[in-house]
Amino acid sequence: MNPLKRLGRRRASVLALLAVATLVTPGAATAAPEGVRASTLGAQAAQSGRYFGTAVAAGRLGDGTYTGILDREFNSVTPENEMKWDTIERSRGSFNFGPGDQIANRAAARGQRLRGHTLVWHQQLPGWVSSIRDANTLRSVMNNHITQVMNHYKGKVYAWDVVNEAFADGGSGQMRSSVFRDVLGTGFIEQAFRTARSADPSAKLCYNDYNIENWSDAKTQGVYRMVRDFKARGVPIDCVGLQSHFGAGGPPAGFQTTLSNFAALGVDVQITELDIAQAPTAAYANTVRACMNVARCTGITVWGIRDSDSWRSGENPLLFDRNGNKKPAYQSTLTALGGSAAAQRTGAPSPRSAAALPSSFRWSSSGALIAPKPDSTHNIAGIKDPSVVYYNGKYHVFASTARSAGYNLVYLSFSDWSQAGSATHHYLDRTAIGAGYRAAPQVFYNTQQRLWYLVYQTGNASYSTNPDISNPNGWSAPRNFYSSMPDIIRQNIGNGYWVDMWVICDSANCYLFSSDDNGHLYRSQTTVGQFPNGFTNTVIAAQDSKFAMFEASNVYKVQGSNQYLLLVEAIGSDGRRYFRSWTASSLAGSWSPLAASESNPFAKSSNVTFPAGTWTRDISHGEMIRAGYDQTLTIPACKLQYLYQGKDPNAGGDYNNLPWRLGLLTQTNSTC
Ligand code: G2I
Repeated sequence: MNPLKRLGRRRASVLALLAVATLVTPGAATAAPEGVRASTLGAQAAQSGRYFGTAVAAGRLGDGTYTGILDREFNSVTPENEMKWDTIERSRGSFNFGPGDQIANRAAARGQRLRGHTLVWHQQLPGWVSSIRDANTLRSVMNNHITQVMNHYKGKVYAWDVVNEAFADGGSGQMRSSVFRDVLGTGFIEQAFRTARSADPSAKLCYNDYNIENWSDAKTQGVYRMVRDFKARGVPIDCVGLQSHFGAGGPPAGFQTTLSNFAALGVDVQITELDIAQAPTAAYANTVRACMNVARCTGITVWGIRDSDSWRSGENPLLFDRNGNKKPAYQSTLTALGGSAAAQRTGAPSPRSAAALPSSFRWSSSGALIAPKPDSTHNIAGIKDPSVVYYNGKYHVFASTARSAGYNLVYLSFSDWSQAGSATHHYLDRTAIGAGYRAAPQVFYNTQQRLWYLVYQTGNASYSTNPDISNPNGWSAPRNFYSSMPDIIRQNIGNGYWVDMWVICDSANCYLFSSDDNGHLYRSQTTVGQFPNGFTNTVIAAQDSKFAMFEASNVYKVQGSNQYLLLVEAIGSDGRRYFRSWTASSLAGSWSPLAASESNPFAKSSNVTFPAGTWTRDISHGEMIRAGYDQTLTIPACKLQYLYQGKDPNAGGDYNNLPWRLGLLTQTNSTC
């Protein structure tokens, strides 16, 4: 459910954030759980919340072998030269964003992150800048360049190399001579970072350099002192990029120490331009392992795809050979990221059972079947986020009630959809579930415990139990699944909200999924025996850009197959809600796209007909009609039905007051 502007949730979020300040297990949350294996670098890195990226050259985007590897293996890109000063502002005040845009737009369309490289660097700097001798002129030229470029890429670039390679090689530990240092003084770096922060407050700001990987080197110490000073004085800096252009020996022995010492200053660290002469397997594995061992090492970028793409092509330093084949170092890198031996041997995409579901969908929608039924104490504007089971001859629907004052829950039951509109609404704030912020329910029966569970959000992930689903007064008071927001969520949530908790179990484990309205789907796990306690190992199960992976995720087992289905609600280019879908052969992923794009959506107004009239253009938060009602959340493979929320396309104003109603989709292209 979308949380925008809801007072109840805001208050709860603030409380949750305060509680998080006392989190006790930093680092533990970023490790990949045992048994979770992916077969590509990006997917495997994502399982520990990291990215695996590559430098990209716009001039190679017409090469199908190149783009094939790019899109299969990498979930982050850095333009190799296209965002440098001599490309973007070759003459003063005239900006050329064409090549950079080509890379940025391509990455955005594929959900790949983008690192911006680089704003202030003494190389690839046009002569009109390096010949400036007047400090005021250079300061305004530098500030203007940073501001124009960051403004242009606002919302597209995740992290910027604000200043690149400003420190000198050798034993001085000082900044190198450059037009910036020589004309503006050493304070130019601080100036650049301050300007960058005000240009795009949501981008991460990095200092990037080479030969700062060995902790005892004077250059490393010089950069470290600068970052420590910035943090002490509140100069904005979020990350340090260690380029990691290594010789055949790989990283220096103290590399991990360097990463963790920088991280301990309160910045992220990233390996930003990795390449290693001759690409020895152990050297790559050691580099990756050092990052995996440091919680705030958030990602790795290799500086090119194939050896022939490299600036050091004579040294064959990359993970793919000239023909685009995986080299041995690819395998050791995947293993060090936590990937599987089996996947490495075959190099095959993740295993997928014979498709039990089609790869595109068509639906027919009912009209609005369920509308709010306000009473004297419940001035409800919308009914939302339904969860539904068919049990004992009845549909049992739980949903959020929405109004300006906040959210709570409602229950209704009926024997057939024609009766849905006349069913009695039982407001659950009158039960032990209580008043206050409760939203986005999910219901299932736990067969071991012989109890119904209602999972919902309260700022934490909460649940109530009930021996009898048909008795609205039988629900217990809320309890929380977590002591506080897991660290990995806190680190990635940005300005989003922690929402839409979802539990599903296989025969061994139960998984708790949740979203952050910021592009991340999280997954925690516990054993079936421990459930509802013991949820741990929270990881990013899937990620994309914010609106492409927004919220309202459902995960199901497909009946009679070895397939799981993931649905995630996205916001389309028309601003309307729709669903994307993926499948996997296990609940721990990895997830392969099924109908996952705006042009081939799982469910969107574009693949839904409305025989009773087009009452909505949003296909938003809802639930599949399941084949059963237990914790395995099994759905049929045929003739799918989906209960969803929609609203009058012309309605606007306060998000909490929107007139959401519930309607039912029925699949029209089922082949079985
Ligand atoms: O030098 C390796 C990297 C060191 N850290 C900063 C990175 O930005 C830098 O990347 C390299 C690119 O990989 C090269 O592709 O930066 C070089 C420039 O310093 C790039 O080389 C340039 C050539 O010098 C130009 O002649 C050429 O026109 O690449 C340009 C585009 O192919």
